[in-house]
Amino acid sequence: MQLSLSIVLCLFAVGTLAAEPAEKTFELAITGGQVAKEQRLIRVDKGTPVKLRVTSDAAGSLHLHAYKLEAHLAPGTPAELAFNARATGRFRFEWHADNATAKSGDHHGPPLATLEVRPK
Ligand SMILES: [Cu+2]
Repeated sequence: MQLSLSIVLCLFAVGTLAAEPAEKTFELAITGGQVAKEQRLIRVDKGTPVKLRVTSDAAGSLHLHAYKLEAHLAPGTPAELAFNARATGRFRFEWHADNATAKSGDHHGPPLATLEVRPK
């Protein structure tokens, strides 16, 4: 208990010194290989620490290739992805179901969601 408290305080101090923008948390609830419309655009300013809470109704992998991020998901087991939005631009989140057909594993179809990182 005491250890975890000091870790939290330490992280807080580091964040304060660096004057980082506040962390932003987003949800991606994947159902049938898709997320709801309002979850399809993740828009942040450059340098923002981003946390993604991801769930899926089927086993598969979530990729954000530009950021070299990957998470494997199983139904009923949420995953958390954390990264710093250091590169500006628009990047595709891809979803590859484990039982992928050629269509759902395709990198050329519509993305699951888009990460948009705006310059400050
Ligand atoms: Cu991929």
